[in-house]
Amino acid sequence: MADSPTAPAPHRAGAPAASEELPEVLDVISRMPACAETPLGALDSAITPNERFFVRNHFAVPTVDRATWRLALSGEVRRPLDLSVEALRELPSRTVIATMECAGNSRRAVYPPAEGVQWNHGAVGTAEWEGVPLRELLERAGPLASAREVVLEGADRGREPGVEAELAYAMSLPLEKAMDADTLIATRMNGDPLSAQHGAPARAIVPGWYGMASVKWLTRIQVSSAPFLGHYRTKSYVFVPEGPDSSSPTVPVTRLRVKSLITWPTEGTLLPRGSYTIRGVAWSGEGPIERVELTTRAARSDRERGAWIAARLLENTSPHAWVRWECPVELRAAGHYVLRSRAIDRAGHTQPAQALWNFRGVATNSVHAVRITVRAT
Ligand SMILES: Nc1nc2c(c(=O)[nH]1)N[C@H]1C(S)=C(S)[C@@H](COP(=O)(O)O)O[C@H]1N2
Ligand SMILES: [Mo]
Repeated sequence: MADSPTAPAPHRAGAPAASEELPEVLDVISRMPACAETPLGALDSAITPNERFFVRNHFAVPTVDRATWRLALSGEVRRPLDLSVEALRELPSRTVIATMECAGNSRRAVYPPAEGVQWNHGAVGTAEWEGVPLRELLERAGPLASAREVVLEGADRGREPGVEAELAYAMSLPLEKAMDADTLIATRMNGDPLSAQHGAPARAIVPGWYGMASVKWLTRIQVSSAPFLGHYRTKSYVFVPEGPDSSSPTVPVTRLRVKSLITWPTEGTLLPRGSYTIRGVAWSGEGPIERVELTTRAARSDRERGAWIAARLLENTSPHAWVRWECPVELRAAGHYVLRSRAIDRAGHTQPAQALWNFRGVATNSVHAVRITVRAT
């Protein structure tokens, strides 16, 4: 914190700038750019408090001055917009509770190891986002009949390996998703103004999609008639299969795959014999969660099916948010156990036993497995 409201905090050489500081509870995967995840035990709530919410940056946090900040909307529209923070605040707003998961979450579960930030399972969180639906802006601007995609660009920029020029972080949405009433230009997170790490003063929130589309430090919205070919859309957040490049078209990463996580107990927990309630969360971008199942004993052969027990689903806060679940189990005999959870959504999707391999290790949603030990006394 600065000594006075006007003076910036003194910046010691070697110490991170105030805007780069990360909450203590997060597990830091990388300092620059900041990538930090939530320990699974701290994900055990319907809403993830702001200081526990994971951070995924590609570059340094940009310096954004609220007084001069502008959000420009142009391209295939009748009336381009240029909005200040105050002008944005005057537009109709709404709140949406939504789960955001990084497409690289659980990458450490991928074998052989995939390229990218080696996240464990904590690059996911649920927040109540408040802001102006992107649709409100698009309707004011009046998209032309030629409008197909909406490109969202942040104020952060830097270099990526193998790319010649400096890049801005940018991602595109099909016009239809941009016009969804729940796709927001958010300015508040869980009742507080967005923090510097989470994209102040305004960021996109794209419920149901992986986090890469929820562009932070938003400054430019470009409506276009042609598919966006930016680095993050065509090189980073894509399913790159095994085999010759031409064997299949590159598929962009968009909707969240069905997934569940066990939040208690955590990996390596030692418990006395007894009755316990296993807890976790489950979500899907392809339909509501229909059921969650847990097993303490995996199938020992292809023919054995394992004993999956139905978990109880708790509160349902929003169609875009995870549901918490709990499942009572009897752990009567001492030994080493692997708890495994799997979710099934209403569209009938479920989680694969092993991660489906792709070169970038994106959208990993394999069954979550947690090793625990039960002792005799
Ligand atoms: N401008 C900008 N927006 C961004 C990013 C970024 O690096 N720059 N990272 C994206 C990715 S990959 C994710 S998962 C989410 C993470 O949001 P959070 O840091 O608020 O959790 O922001 C997205 N928006
Ligand atoms: Mo991400």
